[in-house]
Amino acid sequence: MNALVDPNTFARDAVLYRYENKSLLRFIACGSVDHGKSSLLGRLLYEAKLVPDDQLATLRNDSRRHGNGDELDFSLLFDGLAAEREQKITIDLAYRFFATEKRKFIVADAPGHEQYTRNMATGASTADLALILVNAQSGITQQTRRHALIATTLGVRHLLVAVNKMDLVDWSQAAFAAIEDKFRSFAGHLGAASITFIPTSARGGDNVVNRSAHMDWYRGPTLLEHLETVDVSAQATQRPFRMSVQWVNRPTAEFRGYCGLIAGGAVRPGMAVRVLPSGRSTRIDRIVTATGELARAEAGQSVTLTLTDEVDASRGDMIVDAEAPATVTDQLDARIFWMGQGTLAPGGRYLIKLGTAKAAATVTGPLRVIDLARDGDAAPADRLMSNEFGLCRLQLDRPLAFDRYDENRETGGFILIDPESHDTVAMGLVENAITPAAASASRASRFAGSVVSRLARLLGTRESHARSVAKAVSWRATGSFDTFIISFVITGNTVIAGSIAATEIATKILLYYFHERIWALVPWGHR
Ligand SMILES: Nc1nc2c(ncn2[C@@H]2O[C@H](COP(=O)(O)OP(=O)(O)OP(=O)(O)O)[C@@H](O)[C@H]2O)c(=O)[nH]1
Ligand SMILES: [Mg+2]
Repeated sequence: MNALVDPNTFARDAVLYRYENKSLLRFIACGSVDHGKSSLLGRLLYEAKLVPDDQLATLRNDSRRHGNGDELDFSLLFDGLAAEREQKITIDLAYRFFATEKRKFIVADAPGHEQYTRNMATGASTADLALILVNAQSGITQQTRRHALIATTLGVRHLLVAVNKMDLVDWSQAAFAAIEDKFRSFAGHLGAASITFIPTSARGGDNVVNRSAHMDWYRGPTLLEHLETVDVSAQATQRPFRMSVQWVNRPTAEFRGYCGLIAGGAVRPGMAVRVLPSGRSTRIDRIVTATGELARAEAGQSVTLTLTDEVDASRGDMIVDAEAPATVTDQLDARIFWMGQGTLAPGGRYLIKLGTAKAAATVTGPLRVIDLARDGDAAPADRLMSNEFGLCRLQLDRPLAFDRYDENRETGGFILIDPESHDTVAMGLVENAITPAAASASRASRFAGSVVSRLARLLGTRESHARSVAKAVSWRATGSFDTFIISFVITGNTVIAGSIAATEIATKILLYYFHERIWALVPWGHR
């Protein structure tokens, strides 16, 4: 007899299967103050019918209370803090998860105000795409550039520029084209993989989910269509395998598993790996998960790995592909986004946290600050102020395993923690993990450089070189005359006496010259 099976079970399973297998897009909405970020995101959720009825009722009430009459103020869906609603601005970073038929999304609504740039940068550090809002009427501002630069610096490769408030420029194609041209001309050097432009109006919902009736000149996708289809798959899975050990699972004496989130690449039983920073080589034995063993696991999955050899690995260590290991070093050049209250300056000491690993770090070397408001060029500086990006070198108290940030955002990104307050004071990106060989070469070249500069100082102060040479020659020419006479009286030979005197002239001129330059460095006795 057939068991009775509820046909809805299959339908439910199919929905669940599709849901599980949808790709995830993380994006951040950013750009200048008041250009309409929160309103556009709220409108997107509303038009895509992703706002539940009870939230919609609350939104109606809130909109009335905040003076919008019967018009819905969609920004209130994201601006939840009382201060945000009173001031009608975004302050905190608001994350929201939503899913459509085609994709799952995590969106971060960033504040536009410069003083909250750290919130924007935090959101950008995990985003695949930046939705940059530009007010069609007021155009591109310094803050638009700043956010585009911060997003791309933090590894966001796809930019979607929504030219918003098109209703305020009479839906003008020329106004849209002018903003596109201007944005493209400054964004050329940002290295984004794609830049897309869409004319929108959050107020009327034009080109958000549904096509605008006002802009038939625009033939591209709507905002949601683009978000659902943009390919951001230059993926973590194609990179070398990396996993930071979160904890070591030892339920019995026979089982030792290393648990963590795979931060790059893929792993299989039998694969040759190394444990860093120790460098011990071994192989993967099994990949264990809560739902059974796997034949393969990839970036984004949390797994427990067992190894074929008894190696000593603990929390903070990194298990990596033996063929393409990360760099183990105690020195690195980093791009720092300073978020602390005070300033960052050479000599500053912090805790560095990369993945699950920690060490003490000292800021060394020359510091440079990046001009975020214009072209992103770096200029020498003696400190970094809050919300500034800069470049510096860090010296750690022990070697850790790193990748460059542009190779892997997880294993090349870190934070700096104030050792006293325990506040996170900076976000860091590894520009260059300096190998021990490169570190000693750079130490040697620094030493050579300092010798050269000391010598240059020795030979270049107070007395001019011409005067030192002239004085040496005149002193020796007269001083060596008696040497010639004495040598002639002893040897009776003018050639021998001349040679002795000439040798003395040459060697003593050199000695005198250096003696003179050393005296030139002594400040005592000058008038
Ligand atoms: N006319 C018009 N007004 C809009 C449009 N989109 C947003 N606004 C208005 O612009 C103002 C600012 O909108 P928000 O969504 O709060 O702007 P924001 O970019 O999130 O602002 P911050 O988060 O504070 O930087 C609000 O009064 C909105 O009603 C639009 O398409 N057309
Ligand atoms: Mg906002």
